[in-house]
Amino acid sequence: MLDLTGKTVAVLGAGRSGQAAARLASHCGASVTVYDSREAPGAVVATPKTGCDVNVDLVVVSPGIETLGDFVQSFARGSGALWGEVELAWQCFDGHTIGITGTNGKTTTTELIRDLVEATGKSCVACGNYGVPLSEVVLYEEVPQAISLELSSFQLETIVDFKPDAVVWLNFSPDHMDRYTSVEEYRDAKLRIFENITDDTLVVVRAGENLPPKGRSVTFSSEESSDWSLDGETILFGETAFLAMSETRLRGLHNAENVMAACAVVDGLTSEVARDTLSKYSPPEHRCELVSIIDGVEYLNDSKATNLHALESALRSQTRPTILIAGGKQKGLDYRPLAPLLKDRVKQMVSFGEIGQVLAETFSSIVPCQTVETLDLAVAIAAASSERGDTVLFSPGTSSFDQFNGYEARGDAFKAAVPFLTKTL
Ligand code: UMA
Repeated sequence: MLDLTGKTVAVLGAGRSGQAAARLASHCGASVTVYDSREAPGAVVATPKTGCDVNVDLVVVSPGIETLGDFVQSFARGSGALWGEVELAWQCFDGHTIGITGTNGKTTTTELIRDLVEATGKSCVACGNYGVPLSEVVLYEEVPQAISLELSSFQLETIVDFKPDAVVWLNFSPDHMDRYTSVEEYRDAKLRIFENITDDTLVVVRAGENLPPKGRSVTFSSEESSDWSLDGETILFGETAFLAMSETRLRGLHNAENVMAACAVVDGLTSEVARDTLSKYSPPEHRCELVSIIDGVEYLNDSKATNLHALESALRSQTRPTILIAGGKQKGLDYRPLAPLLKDRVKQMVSFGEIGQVLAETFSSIVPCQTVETLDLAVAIAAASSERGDTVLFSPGTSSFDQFNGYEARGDAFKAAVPFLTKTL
C-alpha cells in the first residue's frame, strides 16, 4: 500500500469518488481535508469559482471537477502533485488491472469482463466510472485479484503513472462537449489510457480506430477484417467459431463488439467457459435490453436513448427487420439526419408523445409511420404489425419528461406493456 505518512492531502469533491479517496488517503497515513464547492458532509466549503489557496503535498481530484478549471488549479498552485482519484487508488492496488474506455458500451463490457475473469477462476470487481470508485475496492477486506476498470475521459485526464495490464478501446464518437473545447481534446483525454503502457501490454482495440501503435494489439470488429469478427450471429476468433450471440441476451452489432472485446482481453478463456458465462449474463436495464421474444419477435428496451446519437447507434446495430417506437419530450432536436438510417433499417415507425406528430411528418415519405398518444398504444400497434424474425425496438431518441419521471420509469412502462412478458427467454 502507498505510504503517505506525514503527508497532507486535499481531496476535491465530496461525492462518491472524493469520499472514498479521502478514506483511502487517511488509510495510507495522510492528513486529509476534503473540499467541495457546495455544502457536503465532512467537507470544507471552498468558493465554487476560485477554490482555495492551500499548500498540500498532494491534491486528489474527483472526475466530475474540471481539471483545468479555476477550482482545481487554485489548489494545484503551490501544492505538490495533482492526481485523480483513479491514480491514487491504482497506486494502492497490486492485482491485474484491465482498463476499459470508449464512448459507448463501456459499462456492459466492464461487466462482461468481470464475469469472464471470475469464470476463469480469478476474483474480479467491476469499478471506476462504472459507479464503484476504485478507492473503495482497494479498501475491501478481500481485495480482488483483478479489476475491470471502466475509465471515463474525465478520470484519464488526471492519471500520472497509471499503467493497466490490459487495455480495451471500444470506440470513439464526440461526447461531453460541455467539458471539452473540441472533439480532439476529448479524444486526447481518452488516449491517455495508452500513456504508460509498454510493448507487452495487451491492447484490445476496434479495427479502424486509428490509434497510436502501442502494446500488443488484438483487433475486433463487426464490420472490418479483424482478429475477432462476426459472421451472421457467430463470433469468430480467427477462422474458429467462438460463440453465437443468440446464446446470450445481448442484441445488436454494438453488443457483439462488446462481447468480442471482453473475450479478447481475458487470459485463458475457452469458448465453453465464455458460452456458459455469457448465457447467464443479463445486460444493464434500458440499453438495448432484450425484454422478451414472443412468436419470434424480439422486444428491445432502449429507453436510455434520450438523444439522437443514442437512437442512431441503436438503429445502426439492428440486423433484423425493425419496427421502431420513438418519441417523447419536445427538445427542439432536428431528426432529419436520421432519414438514411431509417430508410435502411426500419420497416415501420410508431411515434408517440410530444414529438410523435413531428416525427411522423418528418419521416412519413420514407417509412410507414403511425402516431399515437401513449407508449402503451405504441407497443400494441408495433406488436400487431410485427412478424416472426422482426425486432420491436423501443429507442425514443428524446427525453421522457412529457409523460414519465425519467428514462427508467419509461423503460419500465415499455416492459410492462410488452404482452405476455412471462413467456420469455
Ligand atoms: N464539485 C466541486 N467543484 C466543482 C464541481 C463539482 O466541488 O467544480 C463537487 C460536487 O459538489 C460534488 C462532487 O464534486 O459534491 C461530485 O464529484 P463527481 O462529479 O466526481 O461525482 P462522484 O460522485 O465522485 O462520481 C464520480 C463519477 N462522476 C463523474 O465523472 C461526473 C461517476 O461517473 C463515477 O461512477 C464515480 O465517480 C465512481 O468512480 C458517473 C458519470 O456520469 C457515472 N460519468 C460520466 C459518464 O459516464 O458520462 C463521465
